[in-house]
Amino acid sequence: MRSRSQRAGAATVDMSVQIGSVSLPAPLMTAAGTAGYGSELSAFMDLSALGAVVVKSLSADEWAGNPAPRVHETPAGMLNSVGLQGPGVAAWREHELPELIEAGARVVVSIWGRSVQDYARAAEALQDCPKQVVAVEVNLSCPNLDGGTHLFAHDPVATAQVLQATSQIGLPLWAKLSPNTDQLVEVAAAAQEAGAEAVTLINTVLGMIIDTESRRPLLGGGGGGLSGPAIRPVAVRAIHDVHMALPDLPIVGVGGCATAVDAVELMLAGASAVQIGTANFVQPSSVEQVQDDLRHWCFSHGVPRVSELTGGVKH
Ligand code: RRO
Repeated sequence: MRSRSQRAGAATVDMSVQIGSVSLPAPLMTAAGTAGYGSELSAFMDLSALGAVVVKSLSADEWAGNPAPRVHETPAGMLNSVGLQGPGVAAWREHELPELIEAGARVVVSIWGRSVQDYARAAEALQDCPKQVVAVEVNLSCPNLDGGTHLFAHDPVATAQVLQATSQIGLPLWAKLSPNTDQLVEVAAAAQEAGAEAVTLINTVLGMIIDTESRRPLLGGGGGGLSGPAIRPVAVRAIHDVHMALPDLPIVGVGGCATAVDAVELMLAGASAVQIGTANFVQPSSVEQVQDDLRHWCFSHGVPRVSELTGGVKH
């Protein structure tokens, strides 16, 4: 239990962050794909207290996703092969967005496509969204499409094409990139050059589990994406390397973050804000809890503004 004076002290910490043109009152968000499409988590926490709610990736059309099983626990994490199941942007706007707005959330919409044109159609369907939609996270890095072999985020040219094709909607674009490439910095630079206001680092790490009795891949989609604490050092390294190379490009950090100290680590590496993903499946109120703990961490460490942590790693 925290004392009244600890709570009062922590309340003085400025938790606001700036991500390109987007001002958020706090740095913690849900990670796409781990908090549903709408206000599902509002039963567990106050969505309006978070920096933003990032919804699962949507395409222009409805999409069925991959066969079951779709998730499996791994040592210090989990492997998923959801396969981008979703209702499509128009149905989401009609059925899910109103509840998010009602809950007071700031909303970041994640979009995906199989082609540049698909992305453009998804972006078009977001035209004239209510002002509560503060940004679009362009997911260029799903590991569960076409066997994970043709990720847009593994190619600077393809990344730039998608961002150019989605820029017509006029909403801030965040490019969600992949750790599964040795060209991460080049891809991030291409995204920035093509108009991304920020990059979200990282999506899941390509992985696979084989059932040794049946000798078949355990997930219905074959391979999958690894997430959870196991990948946090991968995220820290990716964020660090991109921040060192492109210090003016805001980074939204994501990858194995489950505690305030984890969030501090991602911010010291270079993140301006932090998303929580797999931890939501363990504790659905994780994002609000981590944000509250981060506020107290800042106060107890003499950090008056959380944004001061960004890029604060010492060499
Ligand atoms: O739906 C998925 O299978 C999925 C997506 Br869109 C993604 O971006 N990352 C991931 O691990 N799974």
